[in-house]
Amino acid sequence: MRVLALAFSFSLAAVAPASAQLSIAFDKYHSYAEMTAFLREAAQKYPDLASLSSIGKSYQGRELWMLTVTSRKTGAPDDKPALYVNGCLDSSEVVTSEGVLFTIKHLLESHGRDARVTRLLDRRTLYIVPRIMPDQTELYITTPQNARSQSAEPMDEDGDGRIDEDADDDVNGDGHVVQMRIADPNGDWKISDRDSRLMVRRQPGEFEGAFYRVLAEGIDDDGDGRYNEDRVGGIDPNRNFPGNWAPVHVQNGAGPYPLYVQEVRAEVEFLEKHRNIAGYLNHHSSGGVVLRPSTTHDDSTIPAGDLRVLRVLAAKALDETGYWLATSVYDWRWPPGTPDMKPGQTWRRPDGSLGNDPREAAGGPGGGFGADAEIDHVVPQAEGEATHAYAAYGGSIEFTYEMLGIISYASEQWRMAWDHDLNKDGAISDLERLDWNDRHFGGSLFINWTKARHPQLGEVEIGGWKKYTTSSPPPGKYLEEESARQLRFNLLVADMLPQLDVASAEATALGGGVYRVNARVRNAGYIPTATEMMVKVRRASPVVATLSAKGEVEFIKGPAAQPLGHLEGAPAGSAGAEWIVRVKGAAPVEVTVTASTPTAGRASRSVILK
Ligand SMILES: [Ca+2]
Ligand SMILES: [Ca+2]
Ligand SMILES: [Ca+2]
Ligand SMILES: [Ca+2]
Ligand SMILES: [Zn+2]
Repeated sequence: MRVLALAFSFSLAAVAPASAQLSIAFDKYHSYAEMTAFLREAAQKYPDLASLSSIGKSYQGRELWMLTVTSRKTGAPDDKPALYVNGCLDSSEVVTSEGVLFTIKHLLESHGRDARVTRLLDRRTLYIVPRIMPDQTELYITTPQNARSQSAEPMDEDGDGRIDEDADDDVNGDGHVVQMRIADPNGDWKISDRDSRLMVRRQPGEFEGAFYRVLAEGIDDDGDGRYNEDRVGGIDPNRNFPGNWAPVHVQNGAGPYPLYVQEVRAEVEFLEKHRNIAGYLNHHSSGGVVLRPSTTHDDSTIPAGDLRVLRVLAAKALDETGYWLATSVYDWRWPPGTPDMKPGQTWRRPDGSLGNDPREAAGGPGGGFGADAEIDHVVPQAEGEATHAYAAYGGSIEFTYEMLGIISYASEQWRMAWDHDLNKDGAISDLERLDWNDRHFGGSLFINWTKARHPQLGEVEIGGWKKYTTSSPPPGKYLEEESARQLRFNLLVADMLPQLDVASAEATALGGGVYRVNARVRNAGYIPTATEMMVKVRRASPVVATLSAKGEVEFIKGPAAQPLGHLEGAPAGSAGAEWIVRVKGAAPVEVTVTASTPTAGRASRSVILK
């Protein structure tokens, strides 16, 4: 409970003066034009901290904006260890994009005022893409359509030879596309006797009473008997990455081949070119879950050291977000019907504490956890919450981890009515959701079933949850709170990036103008300078320590540049370097030890030979 209370009490540590404040408020969801205006304002008000660029164009021609955030006074963005963050890869999960904008506002307004953010932006870079699939996000935010999480490129999803021929329709013209119920003695649904708004499944052997069919609100535009079955677009970008991609007969939405979706291609090319990226965060909704690799197989294929880092950081992310489960995508509710309490998972118990926390396990990196996982609580699923996930081929974090070796997470932000678990069973039931809506929103989030005339079906009733309820929070308090959770997740991973320091550099005079120089190079971050996967995929560069001199020196024991291998994260990760040099001219001479590797930046320390 303590953790959840923290989530609520989040506030900016130091409020920026009015002149430095960015004019965005989270009392609404922002259109593409509004988002673009905000990003331009951010880059213009904070030229030393932020620059706006585009990594490509969307299918419909929108720029894929990236805001690069770091202090330019302390070094170029590409020379610092970096975190890449995106929102709305699943374009309808719009809470994620607002959280990214919230993060930008916090970072820029806090640099120079908040010690943590100042240190972060002085030494690390964030590449931030608020909306990687902007076309369908725009459709979702600015029209009644539900615009699923797909590329906008037209596609024949139902194989009838016609393209995008049956989209959502606002049948009663109220500005919402929800659900239709149609009285039908053969229907599979009935009205709950506990709340007349709630539709529940008809049970076998139930013959007495009124039964219904339930359909998405719409018109059967092509007369094939199905409603809204071929909406705008069709390829799922989060199944089109090259990481364990599989064809569409294995993986629904995969597209014709990996990288077919141009927005995915733009992101992949950017990631591949930037060797300084050591962390990747891809935000989704919903559920309140921290997701890590793998998306297609169990933990046995992940090197032990990487698994340890992935699991510990995921548990820390549960602390920061207050979410309920940390898991690989593969293990999440998989196989169907199995509980989320597998050895590689960490879960929140109803009392708020964490079960199977890898930080409590004994043993060295990769060891100790899992063997005695406490099997004391099943994370229950409420009626209406999805009851199973599935292996996801071609997912983003499968690519970034397995092919680039980057420590990668996805989130599932927002859990509707998370603070309204009235019977404290750990699940949010549909009745609790409806009660939450009544108490906090005067019932306004649910459209009560009302009669309408349907051109094909005759009399129907239309009702259901509006947008900004189940998948993203209502604007205002809940959106702000959810965005603050995302901010803390982003800050956590950014703080954990590898970071080189030259902890010490000492010179010992050996006589005759000869000196021994000893330096200790340290990884002050938590993530290693190279993951084991980065080594396996041949993308790991060793840490190199280089001795340079302001004056002429001869290397007796060298060479000037010494590879130190890869460094674990703090506290263990350090390595020593030693040089013996002869000063050719007159002492004193200043020498400088510089340590660098793309994922962990550059650091130096000088010492005088005298
Ligand atoms: Ca079609
Ligand atoms: Ca409607
Ligand atoms: Ca149809
Ligand atoms: Ca339709
Ligand atoms: Zn998603």
